Amino acid sequence: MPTTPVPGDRTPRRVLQVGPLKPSLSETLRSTYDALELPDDQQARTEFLDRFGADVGAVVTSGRTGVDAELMAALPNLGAVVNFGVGYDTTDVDAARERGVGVSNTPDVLTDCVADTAVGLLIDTMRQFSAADRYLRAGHWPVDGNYPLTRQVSNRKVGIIGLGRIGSAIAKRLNAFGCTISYHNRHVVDDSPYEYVGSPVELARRVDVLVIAAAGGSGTAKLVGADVLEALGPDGYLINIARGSVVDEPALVRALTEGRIAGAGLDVFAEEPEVPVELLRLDNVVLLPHVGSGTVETRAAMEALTLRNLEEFLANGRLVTPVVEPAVRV
Ligand code: 8YV
Repeated sequence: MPTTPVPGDRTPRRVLQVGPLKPSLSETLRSTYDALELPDDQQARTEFLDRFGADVGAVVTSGRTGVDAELMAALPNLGAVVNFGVGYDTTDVDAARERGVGVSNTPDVLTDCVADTAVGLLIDTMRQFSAADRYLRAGHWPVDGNYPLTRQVSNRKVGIIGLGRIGSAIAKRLNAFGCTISYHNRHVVDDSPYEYVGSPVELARRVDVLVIAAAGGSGTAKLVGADVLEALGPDGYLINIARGSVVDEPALVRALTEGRIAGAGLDVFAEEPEVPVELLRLDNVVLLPHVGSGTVETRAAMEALTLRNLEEFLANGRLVTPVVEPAVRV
């Protein structure tokens, strides 16, 4: 339950929803926290912020929308951005830090489902199950015969970019498939049983499949560019369940349409929900509409953790799973 403000306590406590959220979460914010909702329309937004901006103590948003520096500046008493999702690259964490605004995300609870998605996508891309399903449904089997042969998944060399929680969970799964795992990361991961490789290009050169599991944001923008795809080569596959921004998307489209890599499995794109049209006609590409964490169980756990963060912030000024600690406010 929301905290009842102490009489005389003038700390702004309004909760603001920024961007669309899971309907049940949105409903709880409205019914339990009397949350405001930021209008989409620019004119309405300006008027709304003039009227309510100073009352807002906490924002609840998702990785899809986030809070940029401009919006943060219009919320002078903001104490926390509570993010539904593990990725928070749409929120300006530097601006948050400068302003003493805490930021939380929802780690751990989605790791298994996102890792499952990565492995499912990898298998579908290499074995072309989705394309084979389309072949069968279109009536080709009795007419044109067996579906063409595809590529083996087990026992392949897999490189993972970003060996955090999700990258490690993907590695664990693929290890059970007999795959040899190596990785590139900002730093060597202590006690990792997998081989560290110093650059994405070198990693791509050594493996059959490159899986992107790195966080988004300016630090990883276009980390996988034309040079990495060139190194992956015509027999190599790319899987991305992280953020579209990590890949130079036009370079990827060129590599796929010109057959300079073997295929790709993509759950994320640079300008979601837009997907490059060139990819839609390729059977060596599997395209998913950002469903990595999208199960009933995981989304419920993400929702619960989001609400725990909000509640803890409103009650005690702290966050349960902070990526930026809120400054203590008196
Ligand atoms: C969600 C995600 O789809 O957690 C993330 O970073 O990308 C996904 O789990 C997203 O956060 C919902 O907006």
